[in-house]
Amino acid sequence: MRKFLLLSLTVVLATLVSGASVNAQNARGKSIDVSREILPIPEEYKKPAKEQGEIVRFDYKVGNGEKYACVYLPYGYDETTRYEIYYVMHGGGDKVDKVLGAPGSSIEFKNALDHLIANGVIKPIIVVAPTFNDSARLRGVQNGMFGDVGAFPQELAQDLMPKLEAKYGTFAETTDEEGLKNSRDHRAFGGFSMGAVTTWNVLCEDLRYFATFMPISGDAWQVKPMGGKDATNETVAALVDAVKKQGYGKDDFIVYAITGDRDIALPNLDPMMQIMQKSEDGVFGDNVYYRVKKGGFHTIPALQEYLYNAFQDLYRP
Ligand code: FER
Repeated sequence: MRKFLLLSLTVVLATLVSGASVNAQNARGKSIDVSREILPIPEEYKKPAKEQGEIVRFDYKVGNGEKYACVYLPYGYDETTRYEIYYVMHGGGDKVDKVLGAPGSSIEFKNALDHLIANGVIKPIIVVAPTFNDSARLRGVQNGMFGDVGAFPQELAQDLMPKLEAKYGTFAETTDEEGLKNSRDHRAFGGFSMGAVTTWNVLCEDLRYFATFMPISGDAWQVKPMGGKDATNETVAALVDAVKKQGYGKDDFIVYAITGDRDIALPNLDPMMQIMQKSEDGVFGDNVYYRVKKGGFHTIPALQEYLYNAFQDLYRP
């Protein structure tokens, strides 16, 4: 009897402790706790780590042109290992090397990734920073939705992912339609500002390849620019339609949106998120996470800080 009581107590305690710190796993097997404060990248993490990954350049063809993406490969990278992969898109007016830094460089955020991995806070991952710049022109898209950010989801699916994931060790056993589909739980897409607009576009077109979407400080423009604020219900309805058309529902993906309460995009993103989180349409609801950083502005360092925090949810060892 005594033993039984002790056992029960242990089980109850363990449940309480885990429940208090980490939410139950969601449909995609991730435990995400958005009630935690978004913390700054520690100063120690901004300095070079002992075990360093590297930023390499990945060249690929788009139409008749050439483009490249910056790729973070973790320390000890080995192409026969399967790594989770996270694609991150920069904002309007920025370039391919803005988020991770240029090939061969070690900016503070890249150092922070090294530390997160070296300290076992996250699993070793691959991060890819592509650019939407020039996508419409190189692909010969005349009337693509919003030009480059409208053309990019096809560039991603047709030109970039199949080539890049054939070269690097990801969960895609093959990089044809089937192989990329089968590995969607191990692939995420996020972006900042116009990169968030791109992220919503990727959700609307490439859901078969991604199970995690992280729009950061930017709304969805499916109805019109700033439609998250000016046409909130129609915008969410357009997203719901696009997800259903692709044959998916709310247990098939998560949306993990982040912004700051001083961010100029908050008024655009916030109304969408409020509706999506409470939605009972079978597409959005408890698969939608939303975090707002106190004092967060519309900047690349803020994006990097949000990634530093979110990666700890997505890539816990
Ligand atoms: C937003 C979505 C995109 C936003 C700004 C942008 C301020 C991008 C602007 C630009 O790069 O010109 O919600 O809010």
